[in-house]
Formats: sequence, C-alpha cells, structure tokens
Amino acid sequence: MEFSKEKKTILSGVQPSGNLTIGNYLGAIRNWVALQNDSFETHNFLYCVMDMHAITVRQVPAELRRRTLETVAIYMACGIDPEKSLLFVQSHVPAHAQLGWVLDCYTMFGELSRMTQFKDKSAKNAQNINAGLFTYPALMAADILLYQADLVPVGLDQKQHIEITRDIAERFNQIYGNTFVIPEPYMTKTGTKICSLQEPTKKMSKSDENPNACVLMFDKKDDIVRKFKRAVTDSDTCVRYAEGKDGINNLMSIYSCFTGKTYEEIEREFEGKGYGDFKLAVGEACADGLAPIQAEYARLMADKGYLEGMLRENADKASYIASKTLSKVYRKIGFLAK
Ligand code: ATP
Ligand code: LTN
Repeated sequence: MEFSKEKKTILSGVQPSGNLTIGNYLGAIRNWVALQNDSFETHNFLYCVMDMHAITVRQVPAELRRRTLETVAIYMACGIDPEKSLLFVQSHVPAHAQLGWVLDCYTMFGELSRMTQFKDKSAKNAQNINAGLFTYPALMAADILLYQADLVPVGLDQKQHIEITRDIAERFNQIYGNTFVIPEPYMTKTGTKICSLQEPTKKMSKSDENPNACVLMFDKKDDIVRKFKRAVTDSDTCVRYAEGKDGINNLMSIYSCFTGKTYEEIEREFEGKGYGDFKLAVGEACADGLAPIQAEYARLMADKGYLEGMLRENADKASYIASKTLSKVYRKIGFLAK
C-alpha cells in the first residue's frame, strides 16, 4: 500500500480487549471494508490494532499478544486488503505515545471528565480507575491526528471521542497555526449501535459478562441461533420497527445489515408470522453472513509468520508517516531539535 499526500486519509481501529462481537463488525469493520473497496483510488487507508488502549483495562499478557495478531487476521478475513490498506499495531509506532503525551497537555480535565466511556468503564472497573483510562481520548486523538486522517469510521459510542479529537486539534491549530487536519466521524444508517440481546437499550460489548448478551464473530452457527432465540423482546407479536420495541428494533437492524433488506421489506416478510420465526431468520442470516469470514480467518491464522512479517514492515511505514507530523508538532511547541 502506497501512502500519498495528495489523497484523503481514512483511519480506524479496534482494541484487542476481547473476542470481537457482531457490534464491532457491523458498526465498524464492515464499513472499513466498504470504504476501502469503494474509494481506494482516492484515499489512503490505515487500520490499526489499538493495543495501547486495551491496557487501560487489565489484560492477561499472553492473551493480549495472541489477540493482537488475531485481530489483524480478522481485519483481513473481513475484507481488508493489505495491498490497499496499511494494517499495523499501535504499540509498534512509538509516535502514538509521543504525540499522546503532547496532546495530554492540550486536553482539559473538565472535558475528559465528561466522556461517557470513562464514566461507564470506571463504574465497571471501580478497583482500577487508572490515569490511562481517563486520558484515553488524548491517545485516541494522537492516533488520528498523527496521520492527518480526514475520516474515521466508528460506531456511535465513539462519536464523542471524535468530537474531543476535533476540539483538541482546533485548539492546537489556533495556538500554533495550521498543524492538524480536523477529522470527521463516518457512520452508516444501520449498525452504528448494535445492542445487547439481553438488555436491548445497552450497546453490545465484547467485555459483557453475560455470554447470551453478545454474538461473537466466531460463535458457531448453533450458538448464534440459540442466542437469538433467547433474545429479549416484548409482549407484542408483530414484527415492526417502533419506539419502545428496543429488542425487535435491534434484531431488525441486525437482520437488515446482514441481508441488505429495508425495515419495510422485513415487516412485509414477517407479516402474519411470530417472533419465533423472525428470531430464527435473524440467527441464520447472521451465521451465514459470518461463515465466510470464519473460514477465511482460519486460513489466515494458519500462516502466522506471514502476518508477523507484514506487521514488521508496516510498523516502519506507519512510523515514517507519523514521524512527519510528530516533528512538525515538536518544532511548533518548542522542543529543541536533535
Ligand atoms: P470494550 O467492550 O472492550 O470497550 P468494544 O466492544 O466497545 O470494546 P471497541 O474496541 O471499543 O469495542 O470498538 C471498536 C469499534 O467497534 C468502534 O468503532 C466502536 O464504535 C465499534 N463498536 C463496538 N461495539 C459496537 C456496537 N455494539 N455497535 C456498533 N458499533 C460498535
Ligand atoms: N476508542 C476506540 C478504539 C480506538 C480508535 C482509535 C478508533 C482507539 N484509537 C482511533 C478510531 C480511531 C474504541 O472503539 N473504543
């Protein structure tokens, strides 16, 4: 993949903090693939595994290492093409930590305190509310601003982090003159917030303790079908998208993502049928949609040497791009040149 300064840049990533769910796939990775395939002539694509963000919550070292490589294989199995996109690991590029520190000093305590992810995660990990969890958004801003990304495809829960990134970049540009491109979030109409199957007002999360709440990308067909069968719905019997029908709305959005059908088409398809038929159809559509990804993933993981070699090369490529922005920033803020 050749990086060109003339092209616009798209960047995103996932934390290797657990097994990926269909929320990660439908809210984020699926859109990365569509963007890459539709506009690779006009854009640079960078897709990173955010291992530095993952350690804001305690990880088992061997698992983190394994998942980091697995996440790269998942990106590729979903359709990220290393000829078109630069795939790399965050901790392989020291500039993320270096710019992250600088941006910490341009990010306000008050704004970090308002981040809903921080509030949610500190409630969940009350025994480990560490400084990294608090300053997480400044590191995320560094990930994005280092590569002068124009567009960041993410799920709805990350919108607030893109907004703070824009605020940090604008603040810096105001003080030191034009330095950073101001990024925009990219979200599609469906799939931006896939909800828990057990508590359909809450986002589906890979760190949920209830195994029935989330469908993992590598769940077997039987398990997927069973989880959808047990999904919490309501006492109505009619499959229609409506306020207050959170469970059904969520299943409809998942079904729509996997089949490409609109809500009206889905309502017509299930007219006169009950929730049982609908849940079975969602489970099957989901399992069938994931099956080719699961097969491709197994093929890729059979050659870990290839993945590791690619990541080594890409670390240098990403570091080179990142070093341009970092030097500019260091000069502007007054660090003495080497
Ligand atoms: P964790 O539970 O460890 O916080 P997560 O499941 O939220 O993890 P991230 O690595 O934080 O996953 O997110 C990766 C990408 O997937 C982000 O762009 C995020 O917006 C998106 N995403 C995560 N969960 C969902 C969801 N339920 N619906 C839509 N998009 C999602
Ligand atoms: N915070 C993101 C993961 C992430 C990210 C990024 C996404 C870290 N750095 C830069 C896009 C761009 C999350 O999904 N929780």
